Amino acid sequence: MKLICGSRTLDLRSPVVMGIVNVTPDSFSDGGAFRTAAAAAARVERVVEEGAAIVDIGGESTRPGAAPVAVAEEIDRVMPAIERAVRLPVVVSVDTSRPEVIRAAIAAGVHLVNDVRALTVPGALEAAAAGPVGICVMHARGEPAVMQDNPRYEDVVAEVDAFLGARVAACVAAGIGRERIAIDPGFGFGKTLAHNLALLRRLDVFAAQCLPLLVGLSRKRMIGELTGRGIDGRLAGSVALATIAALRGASIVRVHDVAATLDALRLVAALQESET
Ligand code: YH5
Repeated sequence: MKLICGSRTLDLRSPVVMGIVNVTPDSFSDGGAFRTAAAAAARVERVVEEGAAIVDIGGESTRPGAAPVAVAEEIDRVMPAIERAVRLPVVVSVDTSRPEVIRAAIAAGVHLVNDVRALTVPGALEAAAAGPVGICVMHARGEPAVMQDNPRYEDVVAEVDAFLGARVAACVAAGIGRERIAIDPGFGFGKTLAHNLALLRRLDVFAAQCLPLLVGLSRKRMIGELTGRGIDGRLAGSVALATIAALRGASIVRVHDVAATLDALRLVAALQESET
């Protein structure tokens, strides 16, 4: 499998890592625009050195309960890191939902638009379709501020699958070819632990859409719920979940800890190659 991302193409015959770069003042202890930009640039370089195929740059905090950020502020946060990253040999992804940010990022040469709102914000679909860029559409139930308030589904796997199928159809109708689209069930976005486990157990259902499957499990609350560990103690759990997801058909794993995850994915790739 391949994913066309503008001028770059991702070879997904074996699973790859998307390294997370959060450009939010709260992700760097000191705050301040200049120091935040410098820390983000250093983080971009580290993620690429560690072997990520994709670097995912985001300026909006979508953690449960997070407050929204002004669009100009989001652009100011992500653009310096994007401009730095596009010079490096890596696919550069912008993690955003807003048409203004999508347009600015595409103008700067970004290769992939990763949207936790699946291009549902008015104007976002058109903005993403205008570039030759790759797209990741993710399922979420409700806005971050309220998404963990008692989420309910009749059948979480079927509902997420139907939503993703509908968003892929909307992308195709807007002129985005299927070779440019990846899908993501959106772990933790309006889901309980039981919902997240159901999605992980049935990743094969999403893989059956014959599109690259992206998953983000790194350091998420479900690991805390199952291990009792805080954010800083979730490395082993994150690598384990990345391994499980890759074994169940994920092509792209979005992670904070690139080097450790790559080791695990190399083992998965060796196992999968020995089968074919
Ligand atoms: C994702 O799954 N997630 S931002 C809470 C955490 C740790 C991490 C409580 N963007 C995804 O990473 N894009 C985010 O600890 C994403 N898939 C895609 N495609 C949330 C996040 C996080 C939240």
